[in-house]
Amino acid sequence: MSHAELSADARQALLAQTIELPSWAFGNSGTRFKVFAQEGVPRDPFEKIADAAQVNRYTATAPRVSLHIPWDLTDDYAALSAHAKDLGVEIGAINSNLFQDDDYMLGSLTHPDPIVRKKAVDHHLQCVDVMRATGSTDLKLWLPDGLNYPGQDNLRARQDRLAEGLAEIYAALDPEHRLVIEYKFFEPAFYSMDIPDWGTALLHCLALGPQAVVVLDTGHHAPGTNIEFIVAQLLRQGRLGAFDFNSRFYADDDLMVGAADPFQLFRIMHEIVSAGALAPDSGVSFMLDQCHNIEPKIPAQIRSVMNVQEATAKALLVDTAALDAAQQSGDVLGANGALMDAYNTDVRPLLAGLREEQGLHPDPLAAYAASGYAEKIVAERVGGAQAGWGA
Ligand code: PSV
Ligand code: MN
Ligand code: MN
Repeated sequence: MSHAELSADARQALLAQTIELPSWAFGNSGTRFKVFAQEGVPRDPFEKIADAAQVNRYTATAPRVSLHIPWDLTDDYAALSAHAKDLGVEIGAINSNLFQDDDYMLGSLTHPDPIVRKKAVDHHLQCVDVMRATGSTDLKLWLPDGLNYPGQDNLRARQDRLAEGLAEIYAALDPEHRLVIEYKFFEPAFYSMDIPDWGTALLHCLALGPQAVVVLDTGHHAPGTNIEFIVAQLLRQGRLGAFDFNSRFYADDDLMVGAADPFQLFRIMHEIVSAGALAPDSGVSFMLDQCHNIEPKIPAQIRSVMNVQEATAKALLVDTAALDAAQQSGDVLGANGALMDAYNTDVRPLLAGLREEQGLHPDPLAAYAASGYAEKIVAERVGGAQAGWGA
């Protein structure tokens, strides 16, 4: 088989691949220095979903949208869910928000004051209600809690409080729900985060039960971290629940996935493919967590989806028989060569061909640009919403 040809199974796997989009990628965003307003951005969650549906329309690969509560607050989640279905998409993970309330300055689920901890637990119970109303099955929890100074609070006591709060949230889940726990090595706390790494996230998941899984945000590691090793290890435990894909050059940059280090993305997807974790029923949800501060948002999401597809196609092209044989015989250069051959293949024509077979335009970005949607939303929408960061 030439490297530019996919097996029937690999073609099927690419066609079945789905990537979940974050509602906040469509709103205005920025850094702590400045939020840049773009014309035509959504004014409410309904418009965010309409924009996300555009990405799915031209890629047929992005059928779910994650919500962030309260950024996507509405008094009618059933209507929001119906609106999504009308547009060919559905509601994905429900993200809680523990980072924009003054009460959480010293922590939320780990706060020394039980009243603040109860407020944080109650917020998750509201999120579970949103899941019931929207049909979402994933409650995603990123804990911004941590310490800026040694001695500021008791490290062990904070883990105990966290375990208690997580157990209360876990107890509120329905049988089909999952609690998806995200880790981050620093920021907003600078000395010690309360869930800084995959090991801490995994330990809490193991204590909670089988419905608790880890989400790996690619931007949440120290520079140089071998992320594909973490992927392999979590898959071995059956606890890799999801990715938050994005790119980083320095910290949690939230740039387009595959923009900073496409080779890393390929290595991650190689671990996924070789562990059989690509299929939609594998339990791994491939989500984006990105903000588009200076680039147009819908095309940036389309580009991101295409970047994930390209890395996946390359991972599916790895000649596994040659790789296995080289690994077994200690052929170091041969094994590395088998991976690099796949990585260095230009899969863009192959993906364009697959799109045409599905009745799609081979170039989703060109198709979107020609559709007139961007001009339409600029004309129709005045006074766009913030993504949340600047709000
Ligand atoms: C935190 O940095 C994070 O990665 C979490 O997933 C948040 O919910 C998200 O960013 C918001 O963009
Ligand atoms: Mn994230
Ligand atoms: Mn992040």
